[in-house]
Amino acid sequence: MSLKKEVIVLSDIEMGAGNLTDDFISDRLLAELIVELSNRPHPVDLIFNGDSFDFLKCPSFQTNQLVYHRHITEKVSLNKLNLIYHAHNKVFRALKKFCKTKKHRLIFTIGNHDMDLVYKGVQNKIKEYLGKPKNVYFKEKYRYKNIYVEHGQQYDFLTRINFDKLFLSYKGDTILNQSFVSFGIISRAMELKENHPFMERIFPRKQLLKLHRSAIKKITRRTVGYFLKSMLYYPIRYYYDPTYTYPRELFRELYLRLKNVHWDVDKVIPTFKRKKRRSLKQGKIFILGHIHEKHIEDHKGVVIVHPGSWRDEYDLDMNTRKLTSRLKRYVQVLVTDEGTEYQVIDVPVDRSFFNFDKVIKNEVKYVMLAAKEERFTPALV
Ligand SMILES: [Mn+2]
Repeated sequence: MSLKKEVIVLSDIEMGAGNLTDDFISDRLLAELIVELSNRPHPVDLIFNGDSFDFLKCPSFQTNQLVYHRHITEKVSLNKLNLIYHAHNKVFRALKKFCKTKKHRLIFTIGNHDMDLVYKGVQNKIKEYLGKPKNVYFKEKYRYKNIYVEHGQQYDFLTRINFDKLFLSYKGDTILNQSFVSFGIISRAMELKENHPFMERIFPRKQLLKLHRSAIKKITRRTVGYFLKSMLYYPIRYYYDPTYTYPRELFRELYLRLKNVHWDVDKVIPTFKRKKRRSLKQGKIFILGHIHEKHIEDHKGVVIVHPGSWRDEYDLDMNTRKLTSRLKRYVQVLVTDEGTEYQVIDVPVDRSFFNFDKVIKNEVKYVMLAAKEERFTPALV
């Protein structure tokens, strides 16, 4: 049995600017993994399966301050990319090493947090950072043998990207045609995120709701306000701004999501199954990201895997009020002459437990403490 190829899939790394809205701190762990993979004797396809960069919550640097733009031109995207590159340089250096081996391939699939990757200028800049290799690809999805990989935002209508119309024209500029929710996050949620930088790292959200009423109320009020204004007011107020349109199913969805405290990400598997029912054949491996929960189902020979996210995330225990740092995971598929074999591999991190009540009293302190435990220095905090 000879090993022909190894396919590695990681998703939702969400590298940001190293400021308070950046939730990725596992640079060391990730860089070590990439270097290890680069030394494999056989070819490796390394897939960063969407939301690898958190352009969505990344500010850009304009005249000495950080701002969150609603209208994302290529220039704005490049400005953000520059901040991300400096904040997470260790990861870029590891990727550069990986790409030096020509038989390996590095593939970025596009997610709702890194739609900016559709700009050719952004792709070229990333290649430039990686030493201008020829084995880097940017794709909507990845297919190889019986392996199918995509980020998954397409199965959630509020975050889906319109790949037929990637750009809008606004005041003579070309800007990204982002999803309704993305525009909402940029316009309404970033200030909240800066004030509560730890909250979005805690799961499950329903438990969080019970314990952190004041902040949740603020978010809910803003979300309802934004949804309502999006339907009744913005279309008139910003008549000439194409970024203020909304999907028609919005009303029903507003109700459902508020009930379940899902502001940005919803389950994607049921929709995925409905849309893909014809190709859900035996022996296929589907790997998705987007939702940050680990999920493995192996039913009648059809495999669907979510490896989970690489952000700094925690599980909250309601009884002990303890926050346990989540493991990082990736999917490994070994391709031999006889077929493919998959495995979900855990990457443990040595972290201490945090107490929820202490964390909500001083969220910034614990954001910094978490970074310190992973020996990461946030560039902009
Ligand atoms: Mn996503």
